[in-house]
Amino acid sequence: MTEKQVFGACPHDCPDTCSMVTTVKDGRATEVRGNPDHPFTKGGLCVKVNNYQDRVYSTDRVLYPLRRTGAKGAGEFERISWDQALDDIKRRWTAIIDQDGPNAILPYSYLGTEGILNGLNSGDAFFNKMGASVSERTFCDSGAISAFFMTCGPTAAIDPESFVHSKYIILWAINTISTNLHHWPFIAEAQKKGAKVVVIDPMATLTAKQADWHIALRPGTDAALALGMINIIIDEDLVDHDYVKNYTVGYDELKERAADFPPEKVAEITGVSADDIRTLAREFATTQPSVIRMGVAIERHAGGGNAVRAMSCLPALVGSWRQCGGGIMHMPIWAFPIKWDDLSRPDWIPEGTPVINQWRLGSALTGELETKIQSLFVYNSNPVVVAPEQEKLIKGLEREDLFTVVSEHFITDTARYADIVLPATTQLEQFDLMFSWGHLYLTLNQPAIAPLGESVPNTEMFRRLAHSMGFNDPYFKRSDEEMALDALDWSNPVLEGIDLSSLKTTGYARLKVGSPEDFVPHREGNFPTPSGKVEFKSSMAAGGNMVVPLFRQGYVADQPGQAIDPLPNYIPPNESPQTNADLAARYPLNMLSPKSHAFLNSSYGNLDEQLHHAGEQMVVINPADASERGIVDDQVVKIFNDRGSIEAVAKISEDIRQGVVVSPMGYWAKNSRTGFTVNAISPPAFADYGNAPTFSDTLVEVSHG
Ligand SMILES: Nc1nc2c(c(=O)[nH]1)N[C@H]1C(S)=C(S)[C@@H](COP(=O)(O)OP(=O)(O)OC[C@H]3O[C@@H](n4cnc5c(=O)[nH]c(N)nc54)[C@H](O)[C@@H]3O)O[C@H]1N2
Ligand SMILES: Nc1nc2c(c(=O)[nH]1)N[C@H]1C(S)=C(S)[C@@H](COP(=O)(O)OP(=O)(O)OC[C@H]3O[C@@H](n4cnc5c(=O)[nH]c(N)nc54)[C@H](O)[C@@H]3O)O[C@H]1N2
Ligand SMILES: [Mo]
Repeated sequence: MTEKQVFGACPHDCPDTCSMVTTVKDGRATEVRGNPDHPFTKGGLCVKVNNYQDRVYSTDRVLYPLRRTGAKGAGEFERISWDQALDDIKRRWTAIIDQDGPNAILPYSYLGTEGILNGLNSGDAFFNKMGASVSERTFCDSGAISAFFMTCGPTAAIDPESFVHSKYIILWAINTISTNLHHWPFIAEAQKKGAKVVVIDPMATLTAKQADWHIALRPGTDAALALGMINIIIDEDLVDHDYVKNYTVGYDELKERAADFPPEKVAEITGVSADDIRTLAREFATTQPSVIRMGVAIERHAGGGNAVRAMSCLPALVGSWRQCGGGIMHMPIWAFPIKWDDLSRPDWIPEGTPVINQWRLGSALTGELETKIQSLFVYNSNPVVVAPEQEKLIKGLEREDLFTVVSEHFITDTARYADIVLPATTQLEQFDLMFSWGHLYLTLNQPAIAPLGESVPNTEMFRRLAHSMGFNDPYFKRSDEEMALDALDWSNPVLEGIDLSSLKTTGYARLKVGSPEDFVPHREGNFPTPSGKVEFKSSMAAGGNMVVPLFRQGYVADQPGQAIDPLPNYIPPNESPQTNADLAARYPLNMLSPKSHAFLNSSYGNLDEQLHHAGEQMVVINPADASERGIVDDQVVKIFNDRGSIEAVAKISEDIRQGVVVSPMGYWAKNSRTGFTVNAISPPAFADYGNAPTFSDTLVEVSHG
């Protein structure tokens, strides 16, 4: 018997990017565990990935190319060869290109895997060469990134490991124990040493229950809370004037803006008492180093970007950046010298190519947009579950004349509608390099086992497609290792002493940015903004709303932008009882659809162990809201609005504030009671910045009828 251990990396779209060790016996992976030597993973994985080998060897895996035999959506397919699949695709695409032009073909991808080679940008170069419509990918954090860039610039800002030195930690719109689990030990250690941990979330989550103080504000009112804190800090002169003078711009204007947000008014807006707002502001200002960890969930409202802007002003105002463990944590991804444009080749996008946002897939497929879409190519994503307007999207996918190709591990709710399904390898069967948006380690994923069946990595799939379509550029002929060498700027000082061969021995390497004790990049300003300072008043606002190139691909520029407000403000939710009384008369409850503890977006929503852990789709409702509607615990209820309707099991609990209900995302439509899941209810509206989603900005009614 041969046995070996192989270093890998968790592939998922999660800040933790765990270093994994796979045990392989006689060519079969028998165990996947966390690498005990990794300073962030520390030997543990999570309920999603602990049994990753069960995903790999699931009898439901797609292992061969498939061609549809039944009606769209019926999930009936026959096995075909790769040559037949590539021939079908070439024939259909050539006909579409001849008749309607390449714009009629739309790629659709997100982060099923986060690998630099196989992830977000894996197919960009191929589709750009073809001249296909550009898919604008703003599922996640694009609003927050825009806001953070406008205020602090693209900076890693703070090492999550240095939270052990923080004295005051605000976890703002993040459920760390579910969505960023491996950060929790660092926070818990600080807490043990006396730091106060504050959670700002409408829901008493697993994380909020471990906090010293849980502030259950009304959803979508975070900007008002942050501006209220700024108001108090300035009013009570808790400002670090020296830091403000040397390292910020726009203090006087910020002061004037914050004057509009006195504590009593903010209490009205947020539902948090004026006394609590004062205490929060005072403690944050005076307990140094204080730090904010913001969650992606902060952006999912009409004014989410402005909330991030206001929050990002706070640390500079009180000088938190001076000390290790102080500041605001957004995404350390900006420390990784990734050559995004080399990955995507936006220089190949023909002038005038339409850009179609991911949120508009339903509209794009049902002919509501100018560009007529005749073919959809999905990889690394499951839009039927994760995109809004689920009903419309399914209608679009049912179109007989639409040619849909899906590359997948499983016949997902989206793959069911495919004409051709292509088999994709899992992380144990592919080579990749991983950045992280939650720590400062570069991780190498080496294949532990041979690909099962005829599955291929996305890189190989696009090589085959390029060859079949006659794209002869050498770009499409590179091996995975050659692609890895091209993908990063290896000469960047943060990669000093790190290369593929050293990574093969260690599995991971910390970027050369200093240790968690001395990574304090903004002790003396040095922000990568146009002024080099924290821009309370943003100079980039003059250029208008932006979608960062990572999601949009560099050269597809926005229309010359209308200048936007250079100061953070409170933009009320589109849908809330406070701001839309008419709508609230019919739909009085604000629905949040956060992440499930046991799923990774919709991934694992089909696997026994995770389904067992998650239980049936539920909705958490406050006892007062339940009794008003005659709803009892564990009853199946209907959640609905004008956009759609789903069913869920009611969980009556004080964990959620009155007026808000919580129904987690990730469940598969196929297994639901009605064929629809939470995104049948979500709105397609964009938030204020970066074309971000507004999932949490949703009014509904709940009934037992
Ligand atoms: N287990 C698990 N982990 C994951 C994922 C997963 O699906 N499952 N997905 C990964 C991905 S892609 C992402 S983007 C991250 C997301 O990580 P998080 O940002 O933590 O994601 P959510 O769970 O959606 O939301 C966190 C909390 O925000 C709260 N919230 C909602 N609206 C508001 C608001 O207006 N204000 C405030 N203050 N709080 C609000 C919700 O009640 C929820 O408890 O997680 C990653 N990690
Ligand atoms: N209501 C609501 N909707 C949301 C959110 C929310 O909080 N609430 N969150 C949003 C956010 S933050 C995000 S990031 C998105 C996530 O949206 P997606 O990135 O689409 O996430 P998944 O649903 O996990 O779908 C990924 C798919 O890729 C497949 N896959 C995995 N690895 C590979 C591979 O190597 N190759 C190929 N070809 N396929 C692979 C998986 O099997 C899976 O079906 O959802 C968004 N939608
Ligand atoms: Mo995300």
